[in-house]
Amino acid sequence: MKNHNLFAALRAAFPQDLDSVAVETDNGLAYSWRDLERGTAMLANLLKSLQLPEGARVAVQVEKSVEAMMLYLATLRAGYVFLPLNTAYQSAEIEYFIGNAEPAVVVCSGKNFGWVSKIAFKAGTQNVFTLDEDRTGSLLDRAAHCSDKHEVVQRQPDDLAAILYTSGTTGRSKGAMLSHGNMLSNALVLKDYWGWQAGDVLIHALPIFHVHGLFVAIHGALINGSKMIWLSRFDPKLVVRKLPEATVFMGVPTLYVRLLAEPGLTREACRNMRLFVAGSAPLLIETFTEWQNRTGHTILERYGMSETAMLTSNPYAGDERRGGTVGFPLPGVSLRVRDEGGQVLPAGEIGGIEVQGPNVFQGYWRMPEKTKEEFTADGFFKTGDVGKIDERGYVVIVGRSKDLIISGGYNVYPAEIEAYINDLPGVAESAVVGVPHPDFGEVGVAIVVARPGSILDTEQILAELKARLANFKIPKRCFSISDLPRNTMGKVQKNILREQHKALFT
Ligand code: MCA
Ligand code: AMP
Repeated sequence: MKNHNLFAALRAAFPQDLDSVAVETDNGLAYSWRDLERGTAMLANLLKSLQLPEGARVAVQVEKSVEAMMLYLATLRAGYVFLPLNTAYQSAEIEYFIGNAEPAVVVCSGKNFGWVSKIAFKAGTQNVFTLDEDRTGSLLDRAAHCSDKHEVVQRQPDDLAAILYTSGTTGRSKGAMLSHGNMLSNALVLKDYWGWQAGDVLIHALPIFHVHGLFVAIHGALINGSKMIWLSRFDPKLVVRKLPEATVFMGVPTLYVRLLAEPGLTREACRNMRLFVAGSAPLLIETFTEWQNRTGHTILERYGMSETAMLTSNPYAGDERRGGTVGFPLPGVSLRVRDEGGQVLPAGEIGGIEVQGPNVFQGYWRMPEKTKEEFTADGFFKTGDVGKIDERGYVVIVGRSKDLIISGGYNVYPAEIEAYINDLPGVAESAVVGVPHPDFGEVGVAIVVARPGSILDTEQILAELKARLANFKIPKRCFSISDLPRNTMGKVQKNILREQHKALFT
């Protein structure tokens, strides 16, 4: 019987010479393909020895390391479900994810073991391990005693491989359930579409707890048997230094903005590069054009979501890569634009983007009602993005119907921040809006209204938020005003607030 486990496909793409270098790190380590094979086998055997129930979740909040990537691959290999968590998340956020996902295994960094294990044990998790970026911690100590031979567990295409939490416009985060088939189909399509070839080398500079760094980048390199130059964090100077050794780079727009600030970014530095991919947030046309002028390369912009992995891409070859567009629907993806009445719109007209395809997720974890709401009667997923298909078939995203700020490639949901602010003493109400920012693309600004008789200290409000929420969610500025602008229906007019504050950082 064919094994549809994503790991089996990635493993099958390893090069013949298992002793060649698979990953080279920024602290001088080299991992061979054999190291990946053995390391993932040992970690998979450790998971197996825990006798976890079928479909068990493995929740992981650790710093970026090759071992953390191996833990992801080992979870696939052992047939369990990987749940990556942003390292910026603090205790209330982690408590929610662990409480909701009920993982059988939690892996955290050593410095967080105290509070994370407390949350995990309270939620019924039996196994809590530590893993640090310097290859220490109880996870590797335990795995060291496990066999380095492991048979990849049989999986079907619809079996779950990962759960990615994405915040909702109302209420709490939802866990998007992705299957082995969702991710393998996407990886294979991108391998072909982006022309991955023998000898490609990827600079991996993104975090590995979201789709871009964990799936698009890692799957892309592995399914092509390509070496990765692995940077533990994004450092523009180091990226520029490594460019001559690489052929492929992937980044969110902020990474491109920061690279452009490096004088060393020249045509000469990019001489061996084949492909620069951008996504996760809109790439400004100025960045697109400046990159072209400086490097001679045209950034390929693509569009995706946690719920769907990649949906559209500018062409690699053949047609032109058009700045300000996200290209064509990928092979196998059906994409349409509909108006609020459900009418499919012709080219050029703006409406809600809906998609269907083998990459579209299995639904939200334990939220069948929410899942139903997000799909149309004929099975298309409503992305919440607003756009059009231009006269040449390129998809253009013009906005979002969901109230979402994308800051440096991370999603920030105003509703979540407003709920925290509204709970603070003396606050009557608040609104968080996104405004343009030269580095992060967009950042949040909070506007607060005091209760009668109260005076608000806006710096104190930001400090309180900082103590509770992931740092990238903290509004960059906070203003106190007497009333929020509302329309005749009583709805806060965020467009007015955005307009008032749009020049704060530009
Ligand atoms: C850091 N800070 C931020 C952000 N990152 N503020 C707003 N937005 C951000 N993204 C703030 C911190 O709160 C801190 O503020 C200060 O900047 C320095 O923090 P530090 O961690 O040192 O920042 P950094 O290392 O310079 O990080 C910037 C970054 C990072 C490299 C751009 O945000 C990043 O790696 N972004 C990539 C996100 C990503 O991979 N997204 C893909 C999602 P203070 O000092 O005040 O505390 S996948 C996805 O969206 C879909 C599926 C898709 O299509 O790919
Ligand atoms: P996430 O929930 O983190 O998966 O973020 C998905 C959202 O990021 C999409 O619904 C889009 O709003 C946005 N996004 C991803 N890629 C692009 C892009 N190239 N241009 C504009 N928005 C993008």
